[in-house]
Amino acid sequence: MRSPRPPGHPASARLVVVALLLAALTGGAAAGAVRSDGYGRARKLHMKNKVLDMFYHAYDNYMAYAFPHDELKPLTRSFTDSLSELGNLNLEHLPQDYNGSALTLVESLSSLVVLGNLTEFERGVLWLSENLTFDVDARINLFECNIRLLGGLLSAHLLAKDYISQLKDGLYHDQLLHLAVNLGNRFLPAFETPTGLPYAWINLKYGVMENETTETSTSGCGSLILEMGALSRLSGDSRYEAAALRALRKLWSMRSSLNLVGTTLDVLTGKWIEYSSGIGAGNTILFSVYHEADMRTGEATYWQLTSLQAFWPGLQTLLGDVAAANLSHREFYNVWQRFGVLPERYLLDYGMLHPTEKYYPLRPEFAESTFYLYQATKDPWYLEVGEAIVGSLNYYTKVDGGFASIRDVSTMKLEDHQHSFFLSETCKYLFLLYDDSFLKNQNYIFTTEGHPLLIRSTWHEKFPATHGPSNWTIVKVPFILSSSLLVLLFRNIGLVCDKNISAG
Ligand code: DMJ
Repeated sequence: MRSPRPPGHPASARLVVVALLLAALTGGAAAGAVRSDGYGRARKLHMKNKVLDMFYHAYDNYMAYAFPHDELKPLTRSFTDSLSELGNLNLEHLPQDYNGSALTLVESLSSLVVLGNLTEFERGVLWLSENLTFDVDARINLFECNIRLLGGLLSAHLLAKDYISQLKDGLYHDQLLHLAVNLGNRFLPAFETPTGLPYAWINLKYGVMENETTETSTSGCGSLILEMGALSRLSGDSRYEAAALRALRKLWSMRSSLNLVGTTLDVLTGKWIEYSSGIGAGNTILFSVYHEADMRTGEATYWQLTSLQAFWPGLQTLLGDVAAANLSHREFYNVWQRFGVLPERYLLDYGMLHPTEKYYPLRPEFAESTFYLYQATKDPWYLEVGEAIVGSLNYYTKVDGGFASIRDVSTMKLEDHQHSFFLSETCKYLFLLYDDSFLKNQNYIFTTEGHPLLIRSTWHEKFPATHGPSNWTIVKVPFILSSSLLVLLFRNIGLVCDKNISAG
């Protein structure tokens, strides 16, 4: 059943009344609770609790009805073993004998720490330590598996080490890192191509399949470095970082004279297949936010707004262009307000929704950008935008069995799928908007899947010269700096963004 309340608008009267009531109930403390930023402490607490409720409604239903399978089907309270379906638009080569990898649990671990629930975090870590195996006959998308599983495991490993004194004595001894190494080893055969550009698909048990497609996306080649770099730094085995860097550099060498890259390419020949360049799914570098252009000529190809593009204001914020970020954020917010959520694709050329891509699968990008802009500006307006997002999610997508994706934003008809990124990202960024204590005095990079990687000072050291073959162009800058700069250029669906935030 849907929440009876309509989605909120910024500074809605209802929330102000709730905040005032809460302030009245908390007495003297509340009197001083309206801070100079114009957004009361009680109101923030109220919103934080609302987001907590959302996360646990999604998580508890997953654990009750879907775990240890991959994702929850909230309408039927059942499950889907969807790892091999991620990015697999035609649903080809689906495994016959695959029973899931507890994907949503892996994706939830870092969020549990951000939310302050170390007990549940530890329970999940120990279950995965004993039960998770990647020795499964499943053809998976390298990009998706990297950001969700590898990134989820590495982030949880770093958090487990960091919070070790608050976990039960002696029970955590790097099990998640061992799992990550096991997974990373299964990725490596994908990079064995003449160009070093990895295959998009790999079978976890058997490696690259016979007659596997050689077509991949820019994001599939250019966005593996954060996770694979971290894996090398943590394990001491340089192969993962070397493979990802080689692919990234090859991709960079393929940019056009206009410094643009295309969308899809062939991993054997290193030639572009689709020349359109933009920030939407599968590709990368900005031409303008909504315009896509031919990477060779700069001529406009498509003019469209997509839900995935909504990461852009966050990236502009990280680059320091807060004024531009604010403007592009407002454009996405206008569309959010018009539809109640962001449609997957809106054709600006025709002023209409894309005929088939009318869905909203609980994506996080707009909440993510709202969080970054609030961190940068402390403007309470962004907290009010967060209220509208929370209001819409609860009103349109909350069902008894979790949170359901929207199949069609023009009818708000639902779809039986709760994507794992709703727990790793959407709820996390909304929570951090109202309570960022997790970030205090820490230095994290958030991966594109919202998994925080704690930056260790030792990672700033250079790898030895033997790190890559001598004919590669090695940029002599510290790992974090080089990866951040390169990765910033290759962010979008599947693309990693350097989200390095130190809470002020
Ligand atoms: C997530 O898997 C990641 O944010 C990825 O970068 C893009 N797609 C989804 C969320 O929309």
